[in-house]
Amino acid sequence: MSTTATHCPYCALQCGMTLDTGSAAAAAQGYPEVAARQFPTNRGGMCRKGWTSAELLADPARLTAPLLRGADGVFQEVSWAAALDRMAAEFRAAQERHGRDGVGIFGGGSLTNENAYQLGKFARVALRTSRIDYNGRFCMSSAAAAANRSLGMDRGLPFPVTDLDDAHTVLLLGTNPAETMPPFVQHLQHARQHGGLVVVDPRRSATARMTDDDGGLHLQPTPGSDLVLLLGLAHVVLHEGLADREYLERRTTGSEAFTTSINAWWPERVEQVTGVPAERIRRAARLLARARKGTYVITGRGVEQHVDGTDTATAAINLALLLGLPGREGSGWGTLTGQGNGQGGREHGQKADQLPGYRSITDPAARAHVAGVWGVDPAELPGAGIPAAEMLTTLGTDHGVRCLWVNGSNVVIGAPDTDAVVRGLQALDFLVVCDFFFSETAEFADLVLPVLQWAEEEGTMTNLEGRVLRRRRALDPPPGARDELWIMAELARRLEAPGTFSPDPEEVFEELRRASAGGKADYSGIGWAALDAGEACWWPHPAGASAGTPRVFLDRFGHPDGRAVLVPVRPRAAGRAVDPSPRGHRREPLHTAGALTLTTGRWLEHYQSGNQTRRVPSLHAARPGARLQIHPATAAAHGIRDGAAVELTSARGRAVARAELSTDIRPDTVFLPFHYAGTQTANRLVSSTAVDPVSAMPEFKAGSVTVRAIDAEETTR
Ligand SMILES: Nc1nc2c(c(=O)[nH]1)N[C@H]1C(S)=C(S)[C@@H](COP(=O)(O)OP(=O)(O)OC[C@H]3O[C@@H](n4cnc5c(=O)[nH]c(N)nc54)[C@H](O)[C@@H]3O)O[C@H]1N2
Ligand SMILES: Nc1nc2c(c(=O)[nH]1)N[C@H]1C(S)=C(S)[C@@H](COP(=O)(O)OP(=O)(O)OC[C@H]3O[C@@H](n4cnc5c(=O)[nH]c(N)nc54)[C@H](O)[C@@H]3O)O[C@H]1N2
Ligand code: SF4
Ligand SMILES: [Mo]
Repeated sequence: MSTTATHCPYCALQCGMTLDTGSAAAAAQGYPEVAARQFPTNRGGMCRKGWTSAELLADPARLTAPLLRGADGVFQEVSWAAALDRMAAEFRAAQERHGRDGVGIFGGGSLTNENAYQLGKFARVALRTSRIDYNGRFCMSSAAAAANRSLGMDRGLPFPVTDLDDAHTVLLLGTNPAETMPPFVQHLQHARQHGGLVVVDPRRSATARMTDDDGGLHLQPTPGSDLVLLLGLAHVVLHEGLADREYLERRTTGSEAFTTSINAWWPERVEQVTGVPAERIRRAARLLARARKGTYVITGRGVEQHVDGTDTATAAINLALLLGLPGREGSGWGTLTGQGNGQGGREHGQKADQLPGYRSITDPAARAHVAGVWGVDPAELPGAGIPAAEMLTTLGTDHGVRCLWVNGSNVVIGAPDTDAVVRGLQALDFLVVCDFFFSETAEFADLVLPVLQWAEEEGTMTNLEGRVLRRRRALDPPPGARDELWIMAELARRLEAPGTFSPDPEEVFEELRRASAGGKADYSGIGWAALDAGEACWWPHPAGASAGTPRVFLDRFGHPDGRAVLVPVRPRAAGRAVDPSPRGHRREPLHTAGALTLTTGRWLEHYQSGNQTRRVPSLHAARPGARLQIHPATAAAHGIRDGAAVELTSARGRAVARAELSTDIRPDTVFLPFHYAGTQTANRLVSSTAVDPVSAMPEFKAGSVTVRAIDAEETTR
């Protein structure tokens, strides 16, 4: 048989797809033919990225041999043995000179569960370094922190996506699934038909436009003011007697202190801060409260990637709790996980403070359990490391990492403060990058190792619903590329690491099951055979239980007493723009005269740093370069015409783009996609030190910039 049932390589919706390597089309084009499958999240739908994903399997720029930088600075192909010998020797040398934390690992949410798990284990067991973190820190950390604090557990969607099919009211805060997960939109159809789609976004995004014709609502707050907006919504719910008192009594703690904390946020006051008319706030709150069943509150990066992202996500959960939604069948709160394995990637130990099974690395019982599975002494496991942005901006310094392995991220584009990241990479003694394409980060590497693409490897992924899936091998990798488990096994052997580092995905999954047993993200009851048979497998699924848990919280929340906590949150008095500069700990005001608020995000056609999608001809042709969305009135005031080259300047740096005039954005705000390289990289403008105090999430969604028109030639400088 020439067809393989698998899933799209990109986002967390993990659309079901079939790859056919034997069809006439496949033979003619030189890569598998893609078909969309009937899978619950996508039901035969896919977006342009999924449809074109197989093109990259035959891309001529594919890396097929290890590349080592010579003394002359030029990369040369070397054998795998030479590459791995050198990598192990550099790890050893850095640790001898600078201690165990002299070596760091930077992972990613696109890795399979097995690769992510093994990477975390490799750091703690083979290197015994605490310095491991990953790009999920830039993605899910605020929502995860809020869910852990309020609900006692973080599973992005605590219910199947298909539950939304029956919803009559859905509040979407800072998420644009019409572009970021197009097939997801079909699950909002029922709510749209009932006039119940409420979208909160400073832009009239493709998703916000879905509210136009069917009586839904688009609230357009100023970026970063969502916390206040949510307090306003809660105020209306409480003061109009719409709260579910019986539910609060039975299933939550902290409602009294919470109720008091809301008093000061009546809608007219909230309007002054957010710019959202009081009457619309009232309408939205009443819509949400019209029935207990069928109502959902969902957040995305737009409200989470802020210095108060954890508190804002908490405020969204509080609102849902007031309405009695979480843990009730047919309603709920959730966040839309982003990366293909963003969910599994954060459960199995890539995060600086976590061990597999969503365990805390500082919890003695968790350490003992995991060390037991790994066959090491718990005392030998390192403690918590440091979060991603801090790790990247301290590279090469006295207390920073000296030798870094980047596996599954393109930090030169995806991480905040590009200049600081580049300085850090240049200050390293040794940088290894594992990728299947030469990335902007690989440009600074000493060693580049070619790995497998999704359709060439076996493994498991966990989608945005906490559903575990099989990723299957549909074709042979190019000679020269190697899988990550093999690389880790070879390195572990060279480093004489204790325990086993199997190169076999099924064996690693079996070990992961044991390591996760008893943890929050318990996979111990999920069998490879069941996954292979396409059965629906959800965590938590403890060994011995007859099935997993599609809907968590129905009986109890994750805290020991089984209750959810209403955690009072409020906007910080000092304002949200405290930005201690790494060059002198200055405080920068949010706005200097004439400055605009910059928010960043995604376009449909490109995925993340663009290292994959910028290589797909049709996607590149559709969106060849960065465009700055700017209101016509603002553009006119700055002498900027549609299509003109513009320069953006922030306290961190400078970037260029073409202006795209649009009334879909607030006049005080501009929007820039972050998918581009060189002078077009949005993260040149973003601070790496303005981070959420709880989650360490950088503020990608609200910076301060000035804009000006420039000559076209200046754009490349
Ligand atoms: N096409 C495409 N799809 C993707 C990805 C991709 O790169 N490209 N990446 C995947 C990943 S990893 C992720 S995390 C998800 C992200 O998916 P989303 O969260 O949907 O993506 P973003 O575009 O980052 O942000 C969503 C919206 O937030 C709005 N926003 C900005 N600032 C604010 C604010 O202060 N308040 C509010 N309320 N809204 C604000 C933006 O205008 C934007 O429309 O997408 C996944 N899917
Ligand atoms: N300004 C701004 N910045 C942002 C965001 C934003 O909204 N605005 N969003 C943030 C978010 S939500 C995210 S998730 C990050 C993502 O940021 P990045 O991590 O920079 O994004 P990717 O492009 O997914 O990087 C993955 C890299 O690893 C490679 N890769 C893919 N799969 C594998 C694999 O299985 N193994 C290995 N070894 N390599 C692989 C890809 O080719 C690519 O080069 O960006 C964050 N940065
Ligand atoms: S929505 Fe996500 S998973 Fe589905 S095809 Fe598009 S990128 Fe792939
Ligand atoms: Mo993400």
